[in-house]
Amino acid sequence: MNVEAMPTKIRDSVSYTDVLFAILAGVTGVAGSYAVAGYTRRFVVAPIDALVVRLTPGSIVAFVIQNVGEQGHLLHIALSFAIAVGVLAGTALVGILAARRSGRPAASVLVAAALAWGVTTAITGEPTLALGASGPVAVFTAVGTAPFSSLEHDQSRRSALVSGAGALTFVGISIGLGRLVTTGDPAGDEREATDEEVSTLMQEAESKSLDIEGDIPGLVSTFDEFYNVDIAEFDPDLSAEGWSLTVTGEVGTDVTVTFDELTDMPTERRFVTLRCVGEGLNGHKLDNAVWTGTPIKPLLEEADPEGKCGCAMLRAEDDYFVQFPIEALEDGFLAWGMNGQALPQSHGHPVRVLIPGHWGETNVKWLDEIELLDEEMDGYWEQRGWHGTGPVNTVAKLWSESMLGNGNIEVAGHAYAGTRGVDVVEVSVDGGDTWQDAELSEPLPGEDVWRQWRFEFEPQGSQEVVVRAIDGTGTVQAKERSESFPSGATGWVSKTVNMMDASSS
Ligand SMILES: Nc1nc2c(c(=O)[nH]1)N[C@H]1C(S)=C(S)[C@@H](COP(=O)(O)O)O[C@H]1N2
Ligand SMILES: [Mo]
Repeated sequence: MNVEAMPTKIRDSVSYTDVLFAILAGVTGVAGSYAVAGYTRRFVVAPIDALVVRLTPGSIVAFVIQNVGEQGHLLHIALSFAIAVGVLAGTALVGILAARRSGRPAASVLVAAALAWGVTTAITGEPTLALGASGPVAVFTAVGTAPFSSLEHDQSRRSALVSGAGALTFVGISIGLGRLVTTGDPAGDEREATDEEVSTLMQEAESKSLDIEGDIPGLVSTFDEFYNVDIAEFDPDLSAEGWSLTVTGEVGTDVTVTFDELTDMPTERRFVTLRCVGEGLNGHKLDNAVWTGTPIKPLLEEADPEGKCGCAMLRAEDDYFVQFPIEALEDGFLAWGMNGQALPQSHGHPVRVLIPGHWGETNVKWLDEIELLDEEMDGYWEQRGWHGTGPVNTVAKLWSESMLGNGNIEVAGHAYAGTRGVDVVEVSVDGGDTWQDAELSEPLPGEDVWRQWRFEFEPQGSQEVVVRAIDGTGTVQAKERSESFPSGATGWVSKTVNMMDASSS
């Protein structure tokens, strides 16, 4: 063996320390991007996450939703972070190896920094903010290229430790900075409604809300309470000024409206309840708000739909899309206000659709296009196996159990049946043998609004409480149990209630 050739060979190949420094560069590069962009769509991980979401096969998404549930979205975020770290680490590794081969560390560090900047700019479209990622990549590439050919083992170990500590500190500081930079969603604010008509409706909802001991929403969910379902981790951040909606496809004429034109149309305030097809039988993805907006119908009439399927595809800024019959769309509402505030970012700012009585997924947020079709096509969730564009299932939730001062137990919740409306909620305290009517909140105006129910009974040890709603057509909520996938949970909510449990809740 040629002993002289050995060191060169070793130095040419990738060593563990090279990989270590490349990873430190990748991690700090991602942290640097976060520090300047915050948790927004300009953060290097965001577009990667959008791509991951778009490319993940439907069967995997369906599997994760069923088996991992709520936490499932952490999987695609973790994967997106790993990809971002890997990409930036790759640019550092190029620099480290180039320095070794060329013997010109300064130029090689520049190459790595330029690559990191270029890649980040390509991903985010933000050349200035991309410097946040390329800076730390340059630093850790420089550290990685410098010592290792010459240093003793101990020194190199110490250097690696110091670099690791430095990287950790940088990540810590970046997390702090990124939090500051992240633009707050106005949904955090519980300000008073400024619109008088809305205030009146909110007062009506408050006065009709039942006096329930347990801590559950009233007849209007607050911004904090209102659930959220998004396909993307990073919500679109759109301005009202730049927004427009186009009605296109199989139409007589394309129609485009700007935000100003839309809000000049006849304005209405409506209670509309939303429910996600993916929620569990007694889940909490069911909420109600007062929405400010205008009916869709005049825009559709102006466009004059001609397609053969009588169906439309709605598309949004986050690449969400959903297809359903024009018949349902015609009853729809374009909302730009929620509980008297501008529509919050997380609920579709500046404009979303509300389709009365249909599952949540038809209520497209960040709407930008309505395309009339000739043929039916699957939407985002339908491609992933769901059947969630039709009317909602009837449900009575059992959201609270409390022990009252008089020794009785109070059970309460909300009931919803879409446009069929809720007529009666029945409660059984003997596992379904006998039924009694619950107290119901007075109906709110509107064709698609939930009601609250409440029932009080004298406890007799451990009892199985069952609830079911009867809708406006006289149909009893389906008894047979099924999972939410693919077309919404069915069955009656039942809970074993005993005095001990109730007093602690
Ligand atoms: N653009 C867009 N619209 C969307 C979604 C989405 O991910 N992107 N999610 C849908 C689903 S599945 C539901 S249940 C409702 C939830 O609305 P919310 O987040 O305002 O509660 O929005 C629907 N509209
Ligand atoms: Mo949903």
